[in-house]
Amino acid sequence: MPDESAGGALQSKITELGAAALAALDSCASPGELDAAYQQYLGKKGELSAIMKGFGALSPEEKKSTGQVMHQTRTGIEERFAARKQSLEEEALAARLAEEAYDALRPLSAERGHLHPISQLQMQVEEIFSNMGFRIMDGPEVETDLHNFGRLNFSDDHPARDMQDTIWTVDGNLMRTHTSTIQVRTMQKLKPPFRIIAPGRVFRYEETDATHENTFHQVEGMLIDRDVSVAHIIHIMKTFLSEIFEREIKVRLRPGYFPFVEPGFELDYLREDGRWLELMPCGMVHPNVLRAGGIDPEEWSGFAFGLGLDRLVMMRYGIEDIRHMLAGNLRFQQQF
Ligand code: FA5
Repeated sequence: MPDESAGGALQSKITELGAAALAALDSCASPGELDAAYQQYLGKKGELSAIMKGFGALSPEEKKSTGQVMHQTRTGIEERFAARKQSLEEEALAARLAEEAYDALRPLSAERGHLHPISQLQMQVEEIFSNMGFRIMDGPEVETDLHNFGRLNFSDDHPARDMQDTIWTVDGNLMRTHTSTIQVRTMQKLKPPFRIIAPGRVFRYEETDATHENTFHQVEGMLIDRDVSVAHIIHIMKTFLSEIFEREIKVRLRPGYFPFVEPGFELDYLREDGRWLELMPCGMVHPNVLRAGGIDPEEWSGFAFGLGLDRLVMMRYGIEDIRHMLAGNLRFQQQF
């Protein structure tokens, strides 16, 4: 039986409000919406406070029973609010974790990195020469004038210094212009006979174009033994190039000038299309260079060469511009 008294009417309103509040809380989709719904029903200016304005006019008995209904309703709404709040916060956290999740066991990308074509060729050059008994040497990129020029028979005012435009450091050293510095360093370390190669980066103060970089790679070679002749250069180079180009290679020598070799040559090789192409300078090690390295030129002789690695990569793959080498363009590098 509905209680038609003032207290009964107020209690019905409170109960209705309670049901509406619970439905509203249940339909909230975020902690923010939930807080708003809470304020709408239980806030200071909310619907429950508005209804309770009629409370003061009730009789003491009605106040007691209505007060109980109000208390139960309020507690019910508060409990539902707390429960909904917790579950909405958990859902939000789970969603964020799922978004940020890093799956350490997921399959790795099928795309693998690989070595730069210059590194690939350098490793192959090292292997070919190692098989012929050459030892691989290394040296610094910042050098002294003495290692880069002086001990290689460049006198201080010799015009040959201008053949290799130099990047100087503020303290009077330089960025090595060629790997021939390793000839000097090797003679300081090893007693003849020896045969070495030395791959490395070299630097020149040069305008760049399709065939010139300011930073490029060379492989130095030096062989010191008794009775070494030009025939040895030709034999070693033919063997080397035939392995690189995977066919029998013909070479020829033309005169070339470098202060540290005598005689000096430019070595050309015969391309498949029948044209000769200049490949590398080489020559018999100059007696002054041997002497500066503490080696007696009456007893020992040898040859040296300086292979431009970038240009060899270009010949091998038909690359038309050396500036691709250091551009760091993945579309270029992924072709090799
Ligand atoms: C030299 O550097 C001598 N040290 C080579 C040498 C060694 C001669 C031992 C005799 C005995 P050259 O400056 O020509 O020589 O350079 C050698 C090779 O490096 C060239 O044939 C070319 O392949 C490469 N090279 C030279 N300058 C550049 C450049 N700016 N960019 C790319 N490659 C270059």
